[in-house]
Amino acid sequence: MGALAALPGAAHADAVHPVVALGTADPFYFTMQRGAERAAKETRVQLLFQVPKAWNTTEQVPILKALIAKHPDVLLVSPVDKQQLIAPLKEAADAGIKVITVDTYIGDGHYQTGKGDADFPLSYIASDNLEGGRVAARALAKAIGDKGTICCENNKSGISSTDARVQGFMDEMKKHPNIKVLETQYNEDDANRAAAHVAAVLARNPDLSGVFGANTFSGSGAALGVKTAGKQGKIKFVVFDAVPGGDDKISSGLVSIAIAQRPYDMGYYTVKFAADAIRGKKVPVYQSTGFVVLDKSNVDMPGMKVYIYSN
Ligand code: T6T
Repeated sequence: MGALAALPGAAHADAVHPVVALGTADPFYFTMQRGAERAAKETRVQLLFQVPKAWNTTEQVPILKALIAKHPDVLLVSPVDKQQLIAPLKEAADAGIKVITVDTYIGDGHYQTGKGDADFPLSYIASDNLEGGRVAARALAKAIGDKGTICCENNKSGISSTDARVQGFMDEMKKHPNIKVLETQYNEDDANRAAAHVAAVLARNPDLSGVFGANTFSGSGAALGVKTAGKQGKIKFVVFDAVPGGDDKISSGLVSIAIAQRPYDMGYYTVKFAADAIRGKKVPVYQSTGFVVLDKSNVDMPGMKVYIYSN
């Protein structure tokens, strides 16, 4: 789901009011919201949260346009598409509104370069998704003994984050010639569709060894498909994102590895950078927030639960 924030103008320095619109029923963005709220308190700004209904331009662009009409100082957004969000966000920039993207980017994600039509945002805050995909591939290859057939469930094409994860995953898998990688399937953030995909893949490939779920809904749905087929623990499963209950899924053996992003830190840096930008401070054009690999060996250790997202 796309996240949006705006710091309305015409507010005195200590009371800028960002409006943040987050995806519904997505613990990733709800956790991001908590980090944003902490930064808002520290930088003396207030946060309001709107909620797009789904991860698509039909939902995100009208909310964006409504926020732009309020002429905020800064617009904080998770663009739902690398290309389709360039024009709407350029409208904001041309109107003198600073733009910061979080979790996802527009164009190639390289900002303030003076090149191309999508370098105008001030900053991009996110996980290193390409490396995250490579980590997932190495983990899955190890879990299946570096041989067998695997499949990949993803949200939809055109999203910088999940596109990069799958690219990193596939690049790394090329180093594992004894692993057959089936065609990636797209579920458009519909966990039930992901579950149905896995069931169909299993019907065609009963010897399926592993599954990669490239985001929250892909992972939850694929896990449901594996469990419904009675293959829990038999099929190794690596997911991006650590949804509520993800620790139990790891302890039970349903999920082998969860790559937990740091959405709380993403939210924190996004609002901190927005407040700094309004006050004339320079902000980093890129801030990586890292990720934590959770598995049976560490998920129940003290201090690790903090990496599980909250609703
Ligand atoms: O994986 C996260 C986020 O990083 C990605 O951009 C979209 O999917 C999630 O929001 C999880 O639903």
